[in-house]
Amino acid sequence: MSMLSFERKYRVRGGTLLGGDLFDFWVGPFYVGFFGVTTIFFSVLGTALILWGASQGPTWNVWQINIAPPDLSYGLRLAPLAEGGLWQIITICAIGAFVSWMLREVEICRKLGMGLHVPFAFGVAIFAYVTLVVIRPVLMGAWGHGFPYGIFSHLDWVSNVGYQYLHFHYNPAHMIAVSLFFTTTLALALHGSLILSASNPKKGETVKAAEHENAYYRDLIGYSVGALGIHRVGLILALSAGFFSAVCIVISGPFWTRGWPEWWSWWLDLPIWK
Ligand code: UQ1
Repeated sequence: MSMLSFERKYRVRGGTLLGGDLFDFWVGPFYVGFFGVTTIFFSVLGTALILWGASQGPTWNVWQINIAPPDLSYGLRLAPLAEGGLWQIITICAIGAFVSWMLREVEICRKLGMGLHVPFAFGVAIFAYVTLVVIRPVLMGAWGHGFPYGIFSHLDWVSNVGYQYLHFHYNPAHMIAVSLFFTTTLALALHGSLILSASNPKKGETVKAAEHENAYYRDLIGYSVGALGIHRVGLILALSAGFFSAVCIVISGPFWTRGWPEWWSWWLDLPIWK
């Protein structure tokens, strides 16, 4: 079926979660829906507030613009706009925009009768962000534990929070997350190179497919995970990387307050050394 006739077939009403037929239409290639409208609302408002915040600050240097969360003394209360209240509203806009975008993905999946894998995967990314700016600050008792919105300022935040725990690389969940990030790049490199080697041959040579791909890895390591399998492996690796990133920061402070190297004393204290 050509793309144009396929679009005619699936571009029909239905599958919406909210709003019924009201926003059930396309603008050019883009599906709108109720959550398309809320995505635009939150992202335009959030971006405007960031620009307004920048205009109140000392610099227009894009690297140095900074919108900081409230001082720790405000605890979990609302702060005045110029003292972190802006950060709080921008955070609401960001979460509103991300969740709207995810629900718009769900509506598109439902229209097409597809699985919800893409919105689920995006949901893990949202979870990682919400862990940093909501879950951990709430567990620690102050919005001031959220990270500041700025290019250099958020890097400084990561460095400072890391040093508060002496050596963040000794955080066991951080170790798992980093290993998963590296393994994700390994899987994508193996997969991308394998697909191109088979299906994008030199001029005059034939395109190869599944048999060659499977045979290649069986010759090399005695095992092929398969064409569907490699995508399952890739997805689980990538989502686990995001998940363990969230775990590694949410345990730092709420569940472990000393340096991470010290956490390993359980190993040195094992009775087998005595
Ligand atoms: C693989 O076995 C496979 O199946 C044919 C792919 O699909 C096209 C792949 O992309 C890769 C990378 C592999 C090899 C991976 C493992 C984990 C053995």
